Amino acid sequence: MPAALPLFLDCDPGIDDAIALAYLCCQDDVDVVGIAASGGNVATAQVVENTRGWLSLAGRSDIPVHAGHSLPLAWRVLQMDPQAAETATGEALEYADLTHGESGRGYARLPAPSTPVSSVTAAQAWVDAAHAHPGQLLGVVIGPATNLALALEIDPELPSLFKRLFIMGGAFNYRGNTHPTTEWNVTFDPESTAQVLAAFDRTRQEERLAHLPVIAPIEATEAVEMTPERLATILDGSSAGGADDRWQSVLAQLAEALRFYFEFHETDGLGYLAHIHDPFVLACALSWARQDTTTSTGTELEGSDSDSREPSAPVPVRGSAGDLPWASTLWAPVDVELTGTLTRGETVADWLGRWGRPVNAEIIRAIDAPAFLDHLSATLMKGPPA
Ligand SMILES: [Ca+2]
Repeated sequence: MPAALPLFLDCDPGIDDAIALAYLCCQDDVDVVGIAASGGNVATAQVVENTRGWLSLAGRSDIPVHAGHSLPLAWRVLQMDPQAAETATGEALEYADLTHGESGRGYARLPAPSTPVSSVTAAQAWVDAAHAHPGQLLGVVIGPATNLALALEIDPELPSLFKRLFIMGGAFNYRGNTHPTTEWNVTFDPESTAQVLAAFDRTRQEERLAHLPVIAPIEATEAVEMTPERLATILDGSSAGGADDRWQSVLAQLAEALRFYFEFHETDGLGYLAHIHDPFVLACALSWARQDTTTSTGTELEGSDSDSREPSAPVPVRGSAGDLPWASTLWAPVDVELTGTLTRGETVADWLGRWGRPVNAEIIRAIDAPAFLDHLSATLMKGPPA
């Protein structure tokens, strides 16, 4: 058994989130410290139930699920009425029910979870997880960054405790999937993504960071297309390979969720297929972490002199090209548009250095989608470790 890799996942299931959860259940070397269920694709309470439902179906009710804040940070800025925003139908907030179904599960039917939701909030759970695994924790955000931003308000030193952070979100110089230039996760809570990026933008922090965050925007992740043919191959392969009844029931419900997702994408003019952003980002993060041999400084923070600490990994300059598992990247300063009347929530990369700011992210630009999809298919066919 390989050494356990501590992971904290922040998600908003969501159909592609559900595939990511299934992929996670197939890993034999990951210590899932906790999962934050952040409101986004659907309201927080429903996201919590969906996360627990998928985990329960997969037999992983042992993983702590932490409920996110009921509202995005944006509500402070927009001065929304918290009571109004808390209505059962979530009318004061825009959710992605057209994309993921009213339940966020498409046509899937999930069991009622039997275990309680953790009493620890998602934001506090982020903090606790980072402190429990200083310098070792891999953080992966595949929903809005609301609760990570709240965690950073609790402890602004969190960035120096991560092994690395991977964020699915944004659209750079690209048509959006939500508003004309914006992606869903960032559009739902622009302030939270901006705050997270700002936390990694401080020179003081940067000197102590093992690595800067990775951002996986939709112009890259849309290349990861699930098709009915590939789904059928996964289902057939799992059955022929002797996967147990529990796992086959997980795949069967994922297929029902994907049937809705296929229909949405077809309605949106994209064909009878589905962009599955989230499992790619999780898989890329895990694969990167397995390969990374950098010694993080996180374990040295307490009681040591931060000024004398050398960075663990050199930070490439703006415009540097990089590689991640199944992906090519570019480094750049990144920020989020918060005030544009047409572009609020747009992610902006300063490719030419006009701002004079240091880089604060490695941005995925292209993905070897066929290679990743083959990996995903093989993983889901095989199922969880015995
Ligand atoms: Ca998601």
